[in-house]
Amino acid sequence: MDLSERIVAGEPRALARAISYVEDERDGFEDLLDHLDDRIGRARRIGITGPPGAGKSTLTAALTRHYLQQSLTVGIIAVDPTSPFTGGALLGDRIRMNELASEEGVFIRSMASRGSLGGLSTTTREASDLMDAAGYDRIVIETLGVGQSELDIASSADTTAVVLVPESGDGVQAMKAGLMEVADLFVVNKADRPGADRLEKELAIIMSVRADTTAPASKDGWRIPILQTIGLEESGIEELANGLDNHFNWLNESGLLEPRRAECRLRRAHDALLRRTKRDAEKVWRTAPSIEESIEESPYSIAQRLYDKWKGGDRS
Ligand SMILES: Nc1nc2c(ncn2[C@@H]2O[C@H](COP(=O)(O)OP(=O)(O)O)[C@@H](O)[C@H]2O)c(=O)[nH]1
Ligand SMILES: [Mg+2]
Repeated sequence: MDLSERIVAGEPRALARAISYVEDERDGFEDLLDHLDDRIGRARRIGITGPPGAGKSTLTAALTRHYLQQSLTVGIIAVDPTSPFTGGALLGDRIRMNELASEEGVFIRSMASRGSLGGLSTTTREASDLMDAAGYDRIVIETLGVGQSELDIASSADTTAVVLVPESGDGVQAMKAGLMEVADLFVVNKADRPGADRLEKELAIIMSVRADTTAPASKDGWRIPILQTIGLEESGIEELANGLDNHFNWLNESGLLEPRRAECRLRRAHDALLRRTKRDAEKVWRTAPSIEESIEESPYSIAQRLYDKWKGGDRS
């Protein structure tokens, strides 16, 4: 069996290898993705984002256990260097995550934040595609909600939950980070600590204020729920799972799911084009002059010469 057949057959090792191919942009990885394209689209993709320490990994793990109880299989992608899934974080958290990793029906992958040519968000989406092709029912993508590229990852999911905690104090911080824009659902985690109700109210106020102005408190008519959870005690997880399902069902029934996914695919084509271009540029860059040779020539002249060489099809 070739790699794509083994992925479709649900062989975890084949899936792991394929994700590495994509990450490393190994020869033929685009053909592999192309080949699997008609296998993609069955899984529901869930983005879990928020500031560091909010409890994203804890909630991801709790949600995964909930899905397993419903006989659903789960692929997890952690794009967070401090994730217990990847070896960061406290020992206790790590042990809990490792338990999960050994469960049947769970596939966990961490993605390095190191810059891939196509951008982290592209690679993450492609890894999700591979998990989708492998038959996982739910794909949970945990990302730090700190920069644009992280938010891009989160917002490429069908449904994105933004996790905040009372002690970070303010929805204002979330507003600054652009988290309000990507949220389909807010989770106030660590509700065992003081201030959870206050944060919930704060978020509700921020959203209602936005409704009066140009930015909607809802996205295309979806009312963004605010839920409270205690990730550590797995409390509120069923409500969270229901909230995620409700959003997905709403997307589906309102006819928005397909166009959104189609838009995402088209963006991916754009990313794939840019990545290819960059790859070729890097190839031609290998023929760049040495430092000594370059002294007499302007940077722009060097770039132009290499560009012409590339355009002329000269890859030597
Ligand atoms: N008190 C309390 N601590 C929690 C809760 N959820 C997670 N934590 C702890 O908060 C810390 C950060 O959690 P983690 O899931 O790694 O956060 P992440 O950085 O957002 O992925 C860990 O030590 C968790 O055990 C909760 O609901 N209440
Ligand atoms: Mg984490």
